[in-house]
Amino acid sequence: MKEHDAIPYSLPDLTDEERIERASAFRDKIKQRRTCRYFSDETIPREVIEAAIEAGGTAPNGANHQPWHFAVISSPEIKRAIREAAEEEERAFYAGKASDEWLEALSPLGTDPDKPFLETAPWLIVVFAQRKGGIEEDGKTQNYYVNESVGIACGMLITCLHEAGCATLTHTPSPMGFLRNICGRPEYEKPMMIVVVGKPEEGATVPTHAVRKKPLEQIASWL
Ligand code: IYR
Repeated sequence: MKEHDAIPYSLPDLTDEERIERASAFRDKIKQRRTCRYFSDETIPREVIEAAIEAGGTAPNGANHQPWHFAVISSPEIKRAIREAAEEEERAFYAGKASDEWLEALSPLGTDPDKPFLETAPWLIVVFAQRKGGIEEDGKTQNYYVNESVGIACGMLITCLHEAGCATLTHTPSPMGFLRNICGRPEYEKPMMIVVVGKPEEGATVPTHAVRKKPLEQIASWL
């Protein structure tokens, strides 16, 4: 390791038993997260959203350029504009733009072009990936591993929101260039997803299909 400006770093020295216990307990907790498509209009404090974005903003990322921007929307007018534009794209998607194979893959989820949650949920977090900008956000400096960095940040964001007892939905209208205009973001930022946040509507359900997770033996190999 080359010499670099440095500060000390250490972590609590847990026993093996404590590590196993903590990892398993966290797994059991995060297993309860589901993609929710039925939101109540009840509010969630802004401080929860702020903390979750700060949690996402600690994600490991390329050269510490932190190539993300979170546009947070609670305005009913802007939510309506996003819903209208998203539904227009989705109507084209479901009416023929998507391949039959894709629509078949989606059928157990029961999704369709109607996206009422974009208006009902109290918060929409539109996540942008900054292709350029560096840590100073100068719009010029090259950024690195942008998709990977923003993907990890989104994972940490929704994990924090789950910990705070919030329902989340990662929504990806396609194409989603309209989000850049609605949110007033620069051309070098690419919209990645809308994270819908709120409380599940009373009587909300999730598709059985989504509950089945691949077992460890299938998703891991040990070499
Ligand atoms: N964006 C569409 C379609 C869709 C695609 C995938 I892949 C999903 O996992 C879920 C939905 C929609 O939101 O309906």
